[in-house]
Amino acid sequence: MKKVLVTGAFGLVGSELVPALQKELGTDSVVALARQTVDPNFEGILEKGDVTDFNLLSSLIDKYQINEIYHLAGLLSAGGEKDPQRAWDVNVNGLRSVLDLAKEKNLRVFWPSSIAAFGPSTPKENVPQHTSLEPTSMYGVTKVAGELLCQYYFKRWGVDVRSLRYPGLNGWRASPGDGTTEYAIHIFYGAIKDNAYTCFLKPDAVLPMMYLDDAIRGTIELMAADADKISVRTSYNFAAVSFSPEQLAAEVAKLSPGFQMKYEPDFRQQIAESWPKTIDDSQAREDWGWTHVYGLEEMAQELYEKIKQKLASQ
Ligand code: AKB
Repeated sequence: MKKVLVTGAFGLVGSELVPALQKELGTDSVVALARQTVDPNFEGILEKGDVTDFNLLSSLIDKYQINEIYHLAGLLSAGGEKDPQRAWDVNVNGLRSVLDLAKEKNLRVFWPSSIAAFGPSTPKENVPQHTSLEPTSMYGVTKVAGELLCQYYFKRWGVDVRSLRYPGLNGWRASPGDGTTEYAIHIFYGAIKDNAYTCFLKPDAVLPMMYLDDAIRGTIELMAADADKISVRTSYNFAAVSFSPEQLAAEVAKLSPGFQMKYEPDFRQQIAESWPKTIDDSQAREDWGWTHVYGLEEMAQELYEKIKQKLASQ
């Protein structure tokens, strides 16, 4: 029987992955681990603690007889620049603990990498699967280190660890985190509350993005694929749509007439400029059948409606 542990369970991805896994496996088969943020309406198995605590992770795996970990806990790009040391500790040492436990206790692992693994020397358009990885943010450095660790544990010890280079993910259930692409979620809160938003990126800062529903489905599909289909053990390029703040603002204005967007770029603009605009994810499509559903327009409509309902019920 599959028993899974999800770290970072109430972050952007965790808050939608946990219910999806509960639906697939049953509530008693999913353990949510959180350090701080907890949804007061959460129903299921909840544990509290820090992913850098090796003994805690080890005891939880034994207590619940876990055989699969979705290791989502980590700092994002803007958070990583504010505290680079903690970013390394959580993102790299936390992953290494998970991989050591996976080796010792024979667990399967999912770990998210990011488009932040790319850097200024990566091509801007249609980034191939195998390319230059020279990121300039600490977050990106931790993602490259993490990808290589995953591949090392697979090649040296056969740990079945799988990974996706997530683009900017846009969901409604959790509040947006400390990332560069998260303007694309904050904008909806601004539109619904004030019919206005001040963006921290320039109007033409095109970045790869995805609706969270697609990302959750892709993550579950990757983990369900036969091992012989997985040809990439660092992390798969994973893509849906690319758009700029001004293109998203135009969609939001269709949903919220009179919407006003202002631009006050800050240090996150430099991070955005170091990342590519479009990604070639054909390897994921060929190997395990990845395909996205949501385009910019459908994603904007869903986010606007869901965040509006969420805010109205609070
Ligand atoms: C961020 O902007 O830091 C994240 C990411 C692209 O990994 N959303």
